[in-house]
This record gives sequence, C-alpha cells and structure tokens, in this order.
Amino acid sequence: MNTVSVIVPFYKGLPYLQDCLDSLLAQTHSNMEVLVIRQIDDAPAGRLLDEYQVKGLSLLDVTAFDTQGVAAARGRGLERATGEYVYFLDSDDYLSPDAIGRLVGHAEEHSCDAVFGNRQWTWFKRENVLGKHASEGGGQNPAPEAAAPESLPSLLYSEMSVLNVLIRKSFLEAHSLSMDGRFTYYSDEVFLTALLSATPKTYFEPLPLYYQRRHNDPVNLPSLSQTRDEGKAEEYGDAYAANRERSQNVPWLADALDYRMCRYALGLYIFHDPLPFLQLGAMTKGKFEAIFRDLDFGRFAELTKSEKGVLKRIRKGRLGAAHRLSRLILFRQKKKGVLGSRIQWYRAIDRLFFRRLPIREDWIMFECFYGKHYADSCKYIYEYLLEQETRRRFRFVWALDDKKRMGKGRPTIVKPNGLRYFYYTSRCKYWVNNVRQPAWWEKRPGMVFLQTWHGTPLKRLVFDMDDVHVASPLHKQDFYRQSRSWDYLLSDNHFSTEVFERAFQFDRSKILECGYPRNDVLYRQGSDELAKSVRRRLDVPEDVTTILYAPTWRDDDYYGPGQYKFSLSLNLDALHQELGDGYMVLLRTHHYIADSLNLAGKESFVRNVSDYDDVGELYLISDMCVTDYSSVFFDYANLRRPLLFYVYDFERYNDVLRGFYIDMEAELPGPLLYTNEEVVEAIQNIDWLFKDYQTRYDAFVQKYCHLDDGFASKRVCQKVFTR
Ligand code: C2G
Repeated sequence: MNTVSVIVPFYKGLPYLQDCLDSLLAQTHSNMEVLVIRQIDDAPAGRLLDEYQVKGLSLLDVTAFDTQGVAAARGRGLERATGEYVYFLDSDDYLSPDAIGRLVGHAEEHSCDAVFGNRQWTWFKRENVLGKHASEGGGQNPAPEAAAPESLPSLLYSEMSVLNVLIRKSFLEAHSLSMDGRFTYYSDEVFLTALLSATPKTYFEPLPLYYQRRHNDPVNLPSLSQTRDEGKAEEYGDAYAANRERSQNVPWLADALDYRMCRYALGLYIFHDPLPFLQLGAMTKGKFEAIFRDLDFGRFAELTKSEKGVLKRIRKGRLGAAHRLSRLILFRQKKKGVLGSRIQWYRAIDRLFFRRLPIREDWIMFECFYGKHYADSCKYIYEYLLEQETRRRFRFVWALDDKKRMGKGRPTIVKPNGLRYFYYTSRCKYWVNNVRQPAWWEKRPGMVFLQTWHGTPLKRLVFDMDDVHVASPLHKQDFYRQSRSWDYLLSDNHFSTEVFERAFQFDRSKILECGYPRNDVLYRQGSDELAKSVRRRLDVPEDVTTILYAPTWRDDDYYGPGQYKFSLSLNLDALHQELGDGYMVLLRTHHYIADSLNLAGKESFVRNVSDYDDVGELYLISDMCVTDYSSVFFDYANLRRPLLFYVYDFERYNDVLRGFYIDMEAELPGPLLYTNEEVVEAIQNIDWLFKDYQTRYDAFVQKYCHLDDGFASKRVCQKVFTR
C-alpha cells in the first residue's frame, strides 16, 4: 500500500510543474504515489509526466479533460487515491525534501487524522530558493518572507487552504467527506470546515516547508487569487453561510470563519480586491448585509475602530457611507507612506483641475532616466526639434531633478513628481521618455507617448524573464499595463524589434526601427572638437589613454526599487600599478546604482564620471571601453574602438539572474575576461587583440549598428511630430 497519495491538479504552466515534480522526486519519504490530474489536453505536459515516470516517480497521469476548476480536479484525485493518507500539492508549488516525511512522522507518532503544516510564499523557482543541490536532497530551508503562524487556529485565521495538510483517508471515508466541485474559488474553505467540524485529531507542524509560488506573470498565467471575477464575492458569501452552519460545534473554527468574513468584506471595500463593493450585484450586497446583521464583529480586537465602522455601515445597508469611510481609511493609510501623502494630494488636484483643462497640441514633455539626466535619445530628439524651430512652434518641457543639468535652449523645467510635473503630464500632447512613465499616469485621449527605450537588449526582458529578481516582483504585470499607453517605441536595429515585440508583447506596427537618436553624436561632424571640450571639462589630459569602465547593475542586489548596490570588482590600484601613468580610467556606474564609490587617493588615475549626463560624450573621449552586460557596448561599437568584457560573475548572471539574448562567447566583438589580471593583460595587448577580433567586430556592427548613421533623430521626428 502507498502511504501517501499526493494529488496535483494541473492546468497550465509547464516550468512550474517541472519544479513541482522535481521536488517530489527529491522527497526523503519514499512511500508515495503522485496523481497528476490534468485538466487540459496538452501533449508536452503528457511527455513531461512520462519522463518523470522514467526517472522513478510513482506517477499516475489522470486525464480529466472534462473537469473544470481545481476543486473538481482534486475531487477526482481523491476518488483515485489508494494511499493511507492524502496530501494536496499545487502544480505551481514545490516542497522542501523533508516536507512529506515530517508530516507522516507526526501522523504516525501521534495517531492523527490530519497534520497541518505552514507554508511560505516565494517569487522564485526551486533551485534559487533551495539551492542547486535540492534534487540530491541537499539544500537548506531558507528563512521565510514573513513570520509563520504559531498554531492551527492562527494559521486558519490568516488563510484556509488544503495545501500542506496530510489527511488520513479512512477519516474522510468515515465522515463521507469529499471536495465540493461547485465552488470554484473557495472550495478549500468549504472542505476544511467540513473536515474540522468532524473533529479529527490534529497536529500542527510550524516549519514552513511548502513553497507557494507567486505568479510573476498575471497577464499570461494568473493564479486563482489573481483572477477577477464577478461571481467571486457571491461565492464567498454562500460558502461562509454553509460553513458557519456546519461549524457550530467547534467554536474556535466558527470564530475563524467570522473573522475571515470581516476581513473579506473589508477587503472588498478598502483594498478594492477583487471588486469594488459598489459594483457588486444587488443580490450579493443583500447577502452581505444579512450576514453582518448576525455577525458580532465587536469581539475582534484585531479590527480597528474605523474598520468596525465600515462593517457597521454594511450591516445597516448604508453601502454608500461604508464606501466613503473605507476611502478615507485608504487615504489615511496611503498618507502614512513617505511620499504617499504629497503624491496623493497632487493626484487629487490633477484629477480635479489639470485633467479638465484642454490638451495643448504643441507642448512636448521630455524625461530621461526619471529626471536624473539630460541625456539619451530624449536629449537628441529635443535638440533636433530645437534646431528645426524656424518659428516658435513647440513649447518644450523637461522633467529634471537638477536645473543645472539643462543643456541647450530655454525649456520649462519641472521637478519629477512635483505639482507642475502633474500639470504638464496632463496637458502636454507629447511625452518623450526613455524609461517607463510613473504608474499613476493615465493617458488622456489624443496624447502621444514616445518611448525611446534605453538600449539594445542583451539581458532578457519582461515576458522573456523566468523568475523576476528585480526589486519589484509584479514587474511583468506593471510593465504590460504601462506599455499599453505607448504610441511609439524606438528600436536601434532589427534584432531589438523582434525582442521588443515578444518580450514586451508589443504591437510591431508601433515600433519605429530608426536607429538611436542618442548615437547621432557619434557620427556628427565636429565630434573631435566636442571630445576636446569634454576632456577639458573632466580634467582628462589630452595625452593619456582613456579606458571607460561602464558596468551595469545586478538584479538581486538592491536596497529598494531603483536603488541598487554596487561594489567595484576591478582593482584600480593594481591596474594603475601594472599600466603606469599613461592611462586613465573613466569610471561610470549605472544610474540605478545608489552606492557612492570611495576613490580618494586615486585622483591621478581615475575620474568618477558616474554623474556625467551623456554617456555618448564619454564614448567620444575614451580610447577603449570595458563593460559587462550593459547595452553600452551596442552603442560603443559604432565608434569601432576596442571593447573588453569584464564578466567576473558571468555564470551567476547568465544562469540565475537573467540569461542573455545572444551567445556572448560567440558574438561579442571583444574577449570575455574573468579576472583583474586578464583585464590588465588585454589592455596591454589591446592593439593585436583588437585586430584579432576584426571579423567578429564587422559582423557585430552589421547586425546591431546597421541603422545608426547620424540621422536617427531626424527620422524619428519626421514620423512622430507631424501635424
Ligand atoms: N548606462 C550608462 N552607464 C552605465 C551603464 C549604462 O550610462 N554604466 C546607460 C547607457 O546608455 C545604457 C543604458 O544606460 O545603454 C542602459 O543600461 P544597461 O546597462 O544596458 O541596463 P538597463 O538599464 O537594464 O537596460 O533593452 C535594454 C536593457 O533593458 C538594458
């Protein structure tokens, strides 16, 4: 007899399923059968299951293409299970190797009918959480994101899920308990209430050995909790009523259900999830009103006074008043954030006043790297338009943190996120930006958003990313929503166009494959003069050989969104010693980097040019460029000067963080270097090394720089700013 029947409903998401099955293969507890309930006829999934059978998993592929919903699928699993215990695992989740073994141990030792275990949420795949050796039973259990509940009641207060519960099958049979397939979203709550109302002997395992994966792509692969559906709230009301009736003999369970109901209703109101309450149908509203008539929420110390106020208004059927109070609570909560209060006020003013004023046809707003710089394609598009102004046609607005950065012309300058910024983002017809616009911005009809973007992609982007390690885990969803407002997206080459179309899920007809305006400067006549003046400004002697070192940022090394850490891996002192005085390093960190580097004592050899606005001008004054995974090299190659790649963490970057679009070893127009010594040696031998790479360099320029010729700004402006 199989001791444990693991029931895994499967609908979509093969990579997730693979992690799930791997974690089952790695279980220290061996006596089990795995029932995968497939609700969709998908050949690759069938093949994957066969593979795991070959690998030694005792696996039953239950095709249930006629079933709908996770509860029905789990029900099928229950019917087919032959184990002494049943255990539910979702196909997008995975387990620590000792998870099932521990629960079985408790069940046997204490003769339990049900053993409940904690779970923890994760954004990441198994290998990244449990380590590379998770499959061999190794790997450590990492600390959970949040403190885990300490007892069974506290677990159920916060979440009612059948996941990570080991249940004795004979107990289910004795009490005729099964899954109620009529419930789509809240079947767990119904099943658990029925189970606990039959008063099983329970045990609680506090270690969270079950990993519940958050879906980082709610656009293509939403989890059930991310689904929005009109019927959801009504189902919750029905489930609650049935559960409450059933649980009367178990007071702590009835309490948990009541408390959860309060939270649910407040969630509808205050957090607008899953639907604003006011949009619910009359029947559902009536149900909620009736529920709260009998529910004594005054007893819950966990609810605040104003939350109780909202519930009181629901009870009295004063839904409008409940809605107003909940908005006030929401407003107060947001106000607590550092920036929140100011932004909230500005948004209100924007909605009430600015957005009601007409859009100005001839106003153009520019913003580059969140207002940190006057640079990139935005600068060149602006300067092109400025030069073309024979009569005053446009009014230009620049979002800049620091006015002093402003270059040519006399545009209106506004501080990003200041009140005037709101004013202009609501009134300018055009907005030219090289990064995503703020999340709160709503495009008004008639506005035109030109997304210049900021580099040919090397690192995988948005929907091509598997795990998202950046500081904001809902990156995919946010990106998708925000990019829908872009009317044009610039692309520097055909390769980028293809990547953007797929990775941004972006309409190809809106992509302008024109080359990068920011690279115009590299082809411009008089660039020698410009280079001389830049050297003077940065105090770089004419006769030294300059090495531009421009590394990028690391996704997983941050203080917070847009605030990344950086530690210098290039040993500047050693470099100086080896190369001597004829050289100078121009050190350029990415604009995301928040750490400031201490370069005291290195003044004769290093210039920190991280704050310099236009990296293109730095390209002009450098004799060679050392970078890593930064798109810098795609632009630099236009100059046909030597490129070196200092990729000390290549494996980590490639395997764990992002992965690359191109085969770096085969395609790059320069060598991959892994140590300081290799960098020194390459610089010392730069002439012959450069010659050595000529064929590759030619092919590279052909493929990635084929459009840049000094006239990209003109091409873009002719397409976008026509009357
Ligand atoms: N940059 C810079 N200095 C650096 C690194 C980057 O000035 N040390 C500028 C360059 O113009 C570069 C751009 O910022 O092209 C983007 O930087 P990347 O290092 O490529 O990184 P990222 O911001 O992640 O954008 O499709 C492009 C990618 O998304 C890359």
